[in-house]
Amino acid sequence: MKLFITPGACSLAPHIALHELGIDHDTVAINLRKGEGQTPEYLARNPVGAVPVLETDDGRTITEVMAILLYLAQRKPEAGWIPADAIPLYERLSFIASELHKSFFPLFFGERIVSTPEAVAELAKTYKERLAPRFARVSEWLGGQDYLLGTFGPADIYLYVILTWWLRGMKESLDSWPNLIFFVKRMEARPGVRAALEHENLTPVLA
Ligand SMILES: N[C@@H](CCC(=O)N[C@@H](CS)C(=O)NCC(=O)O)C(=O)O
Repeated sequence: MKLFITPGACSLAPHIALHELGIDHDTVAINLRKGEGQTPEYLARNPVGAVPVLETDDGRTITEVMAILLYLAQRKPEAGWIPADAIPLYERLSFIASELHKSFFPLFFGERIVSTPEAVAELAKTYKERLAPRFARVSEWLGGQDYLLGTFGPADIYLYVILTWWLRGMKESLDSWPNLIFFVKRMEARPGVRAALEHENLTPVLA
């Protein structure tokens, strides 16, 4: 199968999943800054021009991080990534997608929303403050566990990618949430995470 990625973007999550699950794949790099997400060919895959997109060997085109993670998990049931009671998994994935992931658009692209540097800074301040109780929520979910649901799975991968944006992209710290610091280090010790990072020419942020 073929995964369309932009190095370091949310597409890193399904990319890590492919490595962790040992699924054969190719990646195609899309340079969003150069407009490669807006070509007619790419828009035919995803009309909103976003990564990730997964093209499967049997001809399916799947968009959305959460859907791709769950699709990959279903392809390898032996990995046990979808528990019998999947509701906590969906709860965490949904929280990461809507409350965490989408909070970064105003942080990375504030100038697309408001026009003055002061307004961009104010927007960033507001969104960073909004993220704090949301990081506290995932930190509580982790508690003393290694992973969000106790055992490693798709929600951990998605959370890890978002936390790299906070640490590397925003140059912010996780000092208020020690569970999250341990979590990032734990994730970066995993060979599948390392392999995907290396493939995207990225280094671990904390390990
Ligand atoms: N809801 C989408 C969001 C995807 C998304 O935000 N992708 C970003 C990179 S992390 C992107 O491609 N942005 C390009 C754009 O919005 O033009 C998903 O879960 O896949």
